[in-house]
Amino acid sequence: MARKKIALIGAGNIGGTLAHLAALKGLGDIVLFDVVEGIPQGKALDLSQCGPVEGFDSQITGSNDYADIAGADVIIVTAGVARKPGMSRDDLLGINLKVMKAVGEGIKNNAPDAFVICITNPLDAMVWALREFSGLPHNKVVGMAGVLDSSRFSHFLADEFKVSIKDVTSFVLGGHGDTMVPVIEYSTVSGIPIPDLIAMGRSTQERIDAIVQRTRSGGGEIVGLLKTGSAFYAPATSGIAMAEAYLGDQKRVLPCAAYVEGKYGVDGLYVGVPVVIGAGGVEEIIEIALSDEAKANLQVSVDAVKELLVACRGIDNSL
Ligand code: TXD
Repeated sequence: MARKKIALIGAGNIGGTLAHLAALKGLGDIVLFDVVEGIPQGKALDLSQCGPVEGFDSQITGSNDYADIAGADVIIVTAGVARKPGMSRDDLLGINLKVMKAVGEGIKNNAPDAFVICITNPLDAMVWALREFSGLPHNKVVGMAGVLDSSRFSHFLADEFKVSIKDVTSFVLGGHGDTMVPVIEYSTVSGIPIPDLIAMGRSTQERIDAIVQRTRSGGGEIVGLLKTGSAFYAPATSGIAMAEAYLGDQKRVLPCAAYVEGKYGVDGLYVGVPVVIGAGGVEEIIEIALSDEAKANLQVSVDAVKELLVACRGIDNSL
């Protein structure tokens, strides 16, 4: 069977970590692409030299030429600028929208059959713009946010309940921003929903509310600590889980920014919802029943995403 090809557009903090994880997991050959000369080539050479020690044989190359992504099966996009302290994700829109236009062209011209995972912020707007610019089918372009936000939520819940992270599952829907919607009634410890654990006296509503808020500001918390940029290990790990679901036809049920038409009262927008990812890309959008509060919170999130798209159209009238 021919080896898979993974193209990473953006060879920065997340891009380099993506390449390392993809190589360690033997997902296929890897092309690191960036506009800065030397960075993708240097990181590719350094990563290749892990091979003899780790035993992986992925061919890892660096490039500044989109022609080198030709035939990629999976493309993960982190190109753009990241936050610094004091910046919101939305502050990145003006710069990163122009980057998505260039990336979209590169993908359209060189790898139109790829499954594209967008990570660049502001995520919900950038994944929509990337799909518009690339012209790929909506089910082959998806945004990574919910897997990361749910992982942050699960980590905090495992700490709170003093249980193994392996037994915590959680759902975070909506936009990748302050309006994201951690859904506690669908978050469990070994299948026991959080509201039941509260009723059992294992925690309190106040403590869970504080964890929900910490999850919402999870990105900002790390930006404030690092000061030089934003999180990259967990974002990369989350993106790789989505790539593996596609490459392995795993039918994973994951919270992702997907193109929603009709479900959740949303029509023609990318927003964080539970999806099935397999060899067909986003194969299904699962519409779960939501409490009135969760529905209202999701609507706030949808409205925030719509405002970002208005801003995008104000910058680029081709959208
Ligand atoms: O959950 C999520 N989706 C978020 C996403 C989690 C964390 C970080 N989030 C966003 O990912 C972050 O706000 C940024 O927008 C992206 C990438 O974050 P990263 O930490 O990897 O940023 P870096 O280290 O600055 O890397 C960005 C690279 C850098 O090497 C630039 O030279 C390159 O992008 N870049 C480009 N590559 C290709 N094409 C163009 N036009 C380009 N412009 C910059």
